[in-house]
Amino acid sequence: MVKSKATSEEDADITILWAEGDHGDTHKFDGPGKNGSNILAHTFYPNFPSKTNLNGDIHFDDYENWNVDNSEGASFPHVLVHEIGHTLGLGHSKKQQAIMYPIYRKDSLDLDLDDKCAINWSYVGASDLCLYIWLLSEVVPKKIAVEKETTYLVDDNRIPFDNDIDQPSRETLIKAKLRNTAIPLCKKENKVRQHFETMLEKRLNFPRDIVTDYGDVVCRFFEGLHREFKNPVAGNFHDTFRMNGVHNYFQDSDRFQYLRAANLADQEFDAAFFQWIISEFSK
Ligand SMILES: [Ca+2]
Ligand SMILES: [Ca+2]
Ligand SMILES: [Zn+2]
Ligand SMILES: [Zn+2]
Repeated sequence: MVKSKATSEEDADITILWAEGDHGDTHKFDGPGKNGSNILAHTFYPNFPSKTNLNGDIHFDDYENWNVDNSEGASFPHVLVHEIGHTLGLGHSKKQQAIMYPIYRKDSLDLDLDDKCAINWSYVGASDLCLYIWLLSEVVPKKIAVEKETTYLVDDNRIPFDNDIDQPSRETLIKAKLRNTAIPLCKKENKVRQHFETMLEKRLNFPRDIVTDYGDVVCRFFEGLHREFKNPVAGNFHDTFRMNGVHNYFQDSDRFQYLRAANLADQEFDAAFFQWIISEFSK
């Protein structure tokens, strides 16, 4: 049942709708949800093909007890910011601290570096910093960054709540994990390099002509990780870090001018820079 609808001009790009259950777009809302998952809202990407201009539209589950002050129920500001990310074309992040992670953190409304990179990558241009942030989001295993705070599922990724651990500081955990697990390392006898070249092309929309050069950058980054954290060599990368889920930065092909102009020979692994990235991940 549609309870209220934002007034919209015929040519409005973004229509906001509060609705319950089946509301006419084949993605019906789930009321209270079940099995530890509860959909609060969903949004159609800007390029969503729809005769009825669903693209860019945000729908909120009107069953929920919405609040604006972080009290009982679902926090409207958190969910709105996340959904606006989708209307701008951002997909989900694999980084738990990100606004674009499918479960929101009650304690923070700040954009994470990964959110900033996703926006920047899409609307300004590609950068090495954001490439590294993205790579780390891909290879740092999810479990180590699980939040203790209550979290709510924002939309339909069906990721269960997970409040299970009483843990030491995140940075300690991340460092320990990086030290002890199979961080990828490019070797002749494995397919790490090919795997990441495919990822650059498919997930970050790198143009084919710079993918191969950037395979070198990625491999140097992983070598640096191994030096810095004395990782064991990972022959079993594909088994350990097989990609599940999708973490895209979307991108027009003309946004890669900076990378095309970059001097790849200068891009040695920088330990201080990397420590800074780790500290960003440990917030
Ligand atoms: Ca629309
Ligand atoms: Ca719901
Ligand atoms: Zn809907
Ligand atoms: Zn979402």
